[in-house]
Amino acid sequence: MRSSAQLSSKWTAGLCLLIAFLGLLNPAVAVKEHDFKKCDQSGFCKRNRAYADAAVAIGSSWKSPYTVAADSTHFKEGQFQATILKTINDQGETVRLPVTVSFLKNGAARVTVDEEKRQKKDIELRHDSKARKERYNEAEKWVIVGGTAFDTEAKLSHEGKGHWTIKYGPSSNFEAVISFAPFSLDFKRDGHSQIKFNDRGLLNMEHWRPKVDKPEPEKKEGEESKEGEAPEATPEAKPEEPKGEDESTWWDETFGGNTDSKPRGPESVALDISFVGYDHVYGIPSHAGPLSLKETRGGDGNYADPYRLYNLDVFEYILDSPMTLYGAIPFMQAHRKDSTVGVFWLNAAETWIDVTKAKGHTNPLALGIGAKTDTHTHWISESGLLDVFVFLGPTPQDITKTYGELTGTTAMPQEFSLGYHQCRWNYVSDEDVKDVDRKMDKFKIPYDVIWLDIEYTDEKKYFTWDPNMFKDPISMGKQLDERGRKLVTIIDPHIKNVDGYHVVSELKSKDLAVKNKEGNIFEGWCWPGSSHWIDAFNPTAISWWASLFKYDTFKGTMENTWIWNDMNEPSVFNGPETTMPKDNLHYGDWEHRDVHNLNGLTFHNATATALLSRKKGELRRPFVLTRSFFAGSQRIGAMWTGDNQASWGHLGAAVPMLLSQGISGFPFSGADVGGFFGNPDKDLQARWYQAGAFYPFFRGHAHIDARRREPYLAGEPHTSIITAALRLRYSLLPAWYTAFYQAHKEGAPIIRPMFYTHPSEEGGFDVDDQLFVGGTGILVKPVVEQGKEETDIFIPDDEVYYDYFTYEVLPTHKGKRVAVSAPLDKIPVLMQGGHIFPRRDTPRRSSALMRWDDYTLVVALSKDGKSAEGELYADDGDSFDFEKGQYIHRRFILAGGHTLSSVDAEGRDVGAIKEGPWLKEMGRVKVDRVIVVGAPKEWRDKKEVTVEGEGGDKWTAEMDYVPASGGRAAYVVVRKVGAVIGRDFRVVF
Ligand code: NBV
Repeated sequence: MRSSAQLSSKWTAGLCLLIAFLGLLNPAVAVKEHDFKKCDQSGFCKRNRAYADAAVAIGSSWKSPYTVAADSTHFKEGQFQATILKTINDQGETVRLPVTVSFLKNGAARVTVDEEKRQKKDIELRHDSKARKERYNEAEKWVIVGGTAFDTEAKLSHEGKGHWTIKYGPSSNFEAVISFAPFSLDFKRDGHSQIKFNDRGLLNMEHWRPKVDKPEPEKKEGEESKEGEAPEATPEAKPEEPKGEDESTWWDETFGGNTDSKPRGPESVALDISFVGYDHVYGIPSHAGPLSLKETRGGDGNYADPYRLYNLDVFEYILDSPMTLYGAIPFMQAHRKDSTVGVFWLNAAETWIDVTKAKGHTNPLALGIGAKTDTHTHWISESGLLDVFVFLGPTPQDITKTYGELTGTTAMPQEFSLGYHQCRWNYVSDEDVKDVDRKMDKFKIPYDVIWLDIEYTDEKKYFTWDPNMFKDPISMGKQLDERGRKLVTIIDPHIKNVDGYHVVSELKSKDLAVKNKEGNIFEGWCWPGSSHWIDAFNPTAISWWASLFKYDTFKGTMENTWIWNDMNEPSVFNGPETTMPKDNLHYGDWEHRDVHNLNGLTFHNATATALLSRKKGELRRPFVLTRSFFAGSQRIGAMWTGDNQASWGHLGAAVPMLLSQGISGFPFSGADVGGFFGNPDKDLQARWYQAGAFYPFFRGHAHIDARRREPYLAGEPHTSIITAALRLRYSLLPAWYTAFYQAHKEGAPIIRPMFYTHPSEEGGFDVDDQLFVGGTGILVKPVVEQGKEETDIFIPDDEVYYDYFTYEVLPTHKGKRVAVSAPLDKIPVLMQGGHIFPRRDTPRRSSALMRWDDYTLVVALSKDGKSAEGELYADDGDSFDFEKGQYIHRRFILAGGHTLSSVDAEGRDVGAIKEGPWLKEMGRVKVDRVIVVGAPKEWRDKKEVTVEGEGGDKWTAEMDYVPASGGRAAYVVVRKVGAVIGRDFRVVF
């Protein structure tokens, strides 16, 4: 028998869900901005901004109260250590803050500041809290995977009373000038300042202090402080020393009816970081705004709020906003002509970043050229250590590489995951899935994966199937497998709190859930109603989670089932800002406040780890999509940008967002194609597929209330247009996979913005609506406006550019835009001269069916008509055998205007590699065609070319020369080339 309490809680649950659901069904519902904090509703953000304002008001006489204690400084083997003293009152009382500046072999420097009292646990917690007393010092454990070896060559080059200078870096051309009073840092390259810390004196570590109960200040009549708002800082007639002493939000804070108990009082950490002479900053995803970050202190076209990083379920997000989204990467690059530098703020607590730009003096004779702009940033986190990495470049590639060494690079993906994913909320039954699968075949539309959203479960109990609608998941999986296709099922972190559900009973009995502030299991609301959350910070929880994915536990899954993690910010419907209370407790008694932005990563990690052990002896690369993420998530799987809308605006917003992901180390990213909320008209849908074909992660998805929109339903001409976009994606899969390999090896973005590929071309620094695909030279500008039939593409160099489809030579000029016709059935795609890229041109129904297809090599000759280069990487796309050398990595070089050669890109002796089954089979895969665009006239009368294989084998292959005509370049097609793709060969024209 159920108790009345249980019943009533069920009712409330039902009601809550109904309300939430009705809200979702209402198309007029957009993100409720007031549900999410602005800086002035977040105590620590407001306090630190006020501190900055006051410092600015005081001006040059403002002195930061942080100085390095005399005789505390040491430098040894790449590490500087000292104690910073923070003066906290007029009596000169100080608190001790140990600081370390480490110089790393890879050229990065790392600055860490802690607080001695908290370090020693010499503080008292309020409200009998069970939380840890230290500042959170385990972010590193989740995020940093390498690159931390000290640069023992770093040298103390100046040891003065007021500052020390340390020379470090690859050619000792980096310098850190550590000043003592006040404490500040000046990072220089080749003698010039690049990045300064505490230059504006905004360093602020809110030290521990006991709560002193003061009498309530008398309120003047009519004076009411609003909920969630700290009282205004006193307007200054005469500037007063900033003390950051607005206490109203030190001890507790209420927002939206939720009160945060803040047992450790104020503990924020903030620092100003200035980029000297840099006028562009990029990174800190995820925000729906331009790639080049905007200023955030108001003014024309600027934002009024800082960029916020606090992973939240912000559905139907607004565009062009610094508002937080689902994931956070506190990594920023600053760029100016020929120089890139960067910082990584390793802190997982709620973080806000103000960006302002200060124009320097212009030489009046320079006619505006060389005007100097400094970009000032102000980083503010609620708690934790001050832990910042500094990168001095000088190229964008140096920055992403070093950042990749520290936080890890993109995992080599399952090859299928680069294909097209067909998703909606929801495919309602196994029959429905089979039907869609059949129809995709009938319409000859390639796809690799079909997805199941939450409705496949038995009443939102993950690891179960709805017994009526999904009676036979295995037969569904088997049908998909006939074409090598996959199924992805959603598994969320909230576990339904209901009797008789083995997952929740194990979660409870094994004590593996997140706790509330009292240390009892936390209960909140999500899709299933009352729920508990797995605490994926706990190693035991990770092993237990793994046990749930075994094929014989999660029955109905098989080798082609993969996983989608949603709601892992975590989303908690009745929590503050739709997430967990900050005073909840995680494994190790860390407060949720400290680890919030890591939460998504830990859950994603637990799921990917689980997929590694589904069956004994089966070791395959996992595929897990996540909504929430942090720095380091790139090692685990893919992400998407969450709940966008079927609008042209959201289509336009996606490319800048994905470019930002790419340069921030997490390039395996996509946006819901078609738009999640609402119904796209057919032109929008078609344009979205054309854009999606150039997203690293390419998935169509739709809300439960949206009309069905599988590509074959669009009707003509739209179905054909969409199919063409999909086929283009499939033919370029070898090039995409190669770009993923570069991301894996070097931390490189998969789709690349202009500043990254052409760091000298200033006109491209704020261009974020076009992209290069990896290193292929393929330049794409998706059309994102309704009714547009022409677009213009920014040209970053003086190479030749050919239209991808017609081989027309475009009338381009470096630094200028070129008009490109773009009727609905055309994607503006260009080929930059000087590149060679691989394709597989036989249209098939899935990537698995293309596995042994021969290749086409497309050569886009450079403007002098003589050279081109490119790469191909291929492996079995599934196992980890590539780590043991079971892969093909070719470098193609066309040199001297007549010989195309293929060599191993890494100089390996390929013949000496012991071939496993995949490599063996690849011995039969050949180059079928070579297309050379921009072919020289001298080839005009040739009918054949000589192909030289390994061991002196020679044969001829037929060649057709098509002369230039109109604006089109001359080109040749060599057929049946016959060279084995994985071996050395030469084609002599
Ligand atoms: O699981 C349902 C949806 C999912 O389709 C979407 O992709 C996620 O971003 N999920 C969010 C929960 C509810 C969205 C309103």
